[in-house]
Amino acid sequence: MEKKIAMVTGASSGIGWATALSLAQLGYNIIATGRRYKRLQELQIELNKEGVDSLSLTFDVRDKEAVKDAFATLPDAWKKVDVLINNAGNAHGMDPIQSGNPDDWDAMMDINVKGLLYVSNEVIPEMVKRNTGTIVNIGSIAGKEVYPLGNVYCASKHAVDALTKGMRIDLNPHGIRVMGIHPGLVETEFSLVRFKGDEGRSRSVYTGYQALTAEDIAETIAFAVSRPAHVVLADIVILPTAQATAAMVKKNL
Ligand code: NDP
Ligand code: 8X3
Repeated sequence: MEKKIAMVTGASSGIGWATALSLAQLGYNIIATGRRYKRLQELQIELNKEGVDSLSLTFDVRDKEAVKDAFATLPDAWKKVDVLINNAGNAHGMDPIQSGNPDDWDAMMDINVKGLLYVSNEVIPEMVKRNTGTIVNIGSIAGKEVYPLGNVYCASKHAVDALTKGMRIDLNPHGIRVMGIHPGLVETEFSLVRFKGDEGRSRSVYTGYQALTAEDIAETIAFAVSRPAHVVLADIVILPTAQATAAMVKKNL
């Protein structure tokens, strides 16, 4: 039997990178996407070591036409995606709503919400035709709770949660599995992006306790995806043990 295909968005770092490797270990051929071409090339070398085939697509999920164009370049054999991991996303800034930067708001809504829709829009029709497929949307604890200064990022991840539920309803007649994975604090480049390259501030988010790793999330995704076809892990919240709520983290400083 031909190998199945998994597409992972935001595979150039963090959770997406680790997930691409975990799914390759399950035997999926991988389509890895992101904006950083060089990183995707590096990932492909790692994926080759797992003995699977892989392709990378370089595009900005905000750009509707670029998403379409990138998909159009896929060879026919790669167009039938079996598993879609909608992971690309970030927080941009962390300010009170009254002094937030509208460019940051645009980035978060355009990437985390609309980007997820644009990519899904390319993948879902083929899944519908075949009445099969698995979609995993990476939400966040920020999509389950609202924390101080989280305002627009939380709104974007609440939207991801709503879209996950909406997809599950609309795709139900087609036997397509839709799952939401909602991590708490995971040590990746996430905070470096949120704090615009401020390494000290970024590091402080993860000091004094053991944060989750990208591999923790990737293993959870691989477990969810590899359940039998009649099983959907619809909604998983995964936190570091030190984290009780979005805003409550036991730190030993
Ligand atoms: P990283 O910053 O390490 O990874 C983010 C990924 O998203 C990168 O591969 C990046 O690729 C991609 N991405 C960002 N913007 C765009 C864009 N405009 N177009 C295409 N790709 C884009 O962070 P994480 O791995 O932590 O984040 C992955 C997901 O997990 C996000 O959705 C995040 O919200 C979510 N999450 C993270 C948590 C955490 O604590 N780290 C907790 C809960 C959820 P490139 O820059 O190459 O485009
Ligand atoms: C990322 C985790 O707590 O910074 O979604 O929102 S948090």
